Amino acid sequence: MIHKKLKSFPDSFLWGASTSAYQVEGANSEDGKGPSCQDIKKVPEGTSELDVCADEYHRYKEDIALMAEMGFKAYRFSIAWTRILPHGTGEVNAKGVEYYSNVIDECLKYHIEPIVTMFHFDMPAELDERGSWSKRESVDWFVEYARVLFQNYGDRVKYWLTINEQNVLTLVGPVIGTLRIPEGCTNELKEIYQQNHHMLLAQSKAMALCHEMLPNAKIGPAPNIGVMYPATCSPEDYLAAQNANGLRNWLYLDAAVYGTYNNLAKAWLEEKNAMPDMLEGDEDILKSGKPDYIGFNYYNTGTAQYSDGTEPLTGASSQQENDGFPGLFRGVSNPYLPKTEFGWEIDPTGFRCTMRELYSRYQLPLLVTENGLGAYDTLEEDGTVHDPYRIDYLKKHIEEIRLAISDDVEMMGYLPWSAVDLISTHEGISKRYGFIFVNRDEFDLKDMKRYRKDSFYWYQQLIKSNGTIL
Ligand code: BGP
Repeated sequence: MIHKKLKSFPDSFLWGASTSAYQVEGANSEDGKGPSCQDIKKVPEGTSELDVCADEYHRYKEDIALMAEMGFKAYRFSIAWTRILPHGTGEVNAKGVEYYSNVIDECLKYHIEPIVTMFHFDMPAELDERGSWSKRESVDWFVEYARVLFQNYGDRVKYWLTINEQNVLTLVGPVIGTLRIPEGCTNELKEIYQQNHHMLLAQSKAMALCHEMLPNAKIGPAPNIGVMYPATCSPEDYLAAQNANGLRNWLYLDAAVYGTYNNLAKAWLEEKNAMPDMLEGDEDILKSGKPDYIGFNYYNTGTAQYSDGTEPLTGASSQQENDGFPGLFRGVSNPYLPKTEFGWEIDPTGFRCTMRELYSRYQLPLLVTENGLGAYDTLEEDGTVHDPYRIDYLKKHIEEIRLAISDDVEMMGYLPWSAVDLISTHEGISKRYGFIFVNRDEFDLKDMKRYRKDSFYWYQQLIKSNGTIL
């Protein structure tokens, strides 16, 4: 659709950016924090440990001041479960509660809306040891944790996100370092989707609890969504793309919004003898919690080709790369798209396709909770960091949001990854995303000083003009 006149970004549009606790905070055993699965995992060779990260725990005031200088209307950060409940359940750590209270107050001081992710890849190590999401009790663990968050921060936090990228945890758990397969398990696929089922139940209960405890708050999921294209216009490839969309995208949102299993994902899981066991009442639980909006992370689209079922496909190799599943689809690269230095396809138009598709499927407002470019940045001798490639990437994606708004998609905000440089999920600090440069290397912590990248000034102007000056 070509629009002669573009609609404007709404005045209430939430411009800002995102981070997550385990990637940015460091101080992972300070002030009573218990270990999470991220703290005890073996990091990929050649990448930094997660004990210091961007040292946000000690520098949040400085960083939030820089976000305010950029004009942020919102800041999405996650709460580390084990700062609040060091053992995952039971004893509450007052110091941890105080830390996020201070972070929230610091945001509010600058009229920055705090947007809180409750769980971003960091299961408490003790609960991990007890079986993590494979245990049915994980639903109660999460609800107990959610209650503590709502009690302590519900007076100031209006926007909540439940589980970051549940679909990534399910499709690519080993890359994120979170997948636990219990000893003696004979059906790994079923086990993975059983864990996924527990997460869906936990999410639904947390959304219901949020509405009960905080009637004015809004809560939503935050999966990683990017539409899957058919590799060609052959009807078989179209079917493959539908399969891929069902398994990668709609399984998570159909459950969150409608409380039902996506029929294509379900049919495939049944076929593979991997449909999770459901207890009586689970269907009601899934329907009991409803999101007020959809948060979603977008990095790129995917492309699917017919698979005849004989190919040795291995499944996902990163959040954005998936070679498919035999008989379901074969993931192929898209010849129309360029790639980042780290091999992820770049597809701004696919962003618009994704927003249109999400809105027409669910008719709920959309909040972009991540999007961004991972790249090697260089700090020049004069303290500047020239990152035109990042500006170009963000600019093209923001243009597509405006087009989606003009398509009558209801957009709430844009929170790219990441506010400040932090440790990537599996590629260290060398893969940078921030508007704010952190002066450290993979193993040399240097002085951790902050520098404004060129993209910092560019984003500042863009926010000031509410998206009109790109
Ligand atoms: C998303 C995660 C983030 C973040 C981002 C970039 O999948 O929610 O935690 O890290 O991707 O990915 P990476 O760090 O692998 O480059």
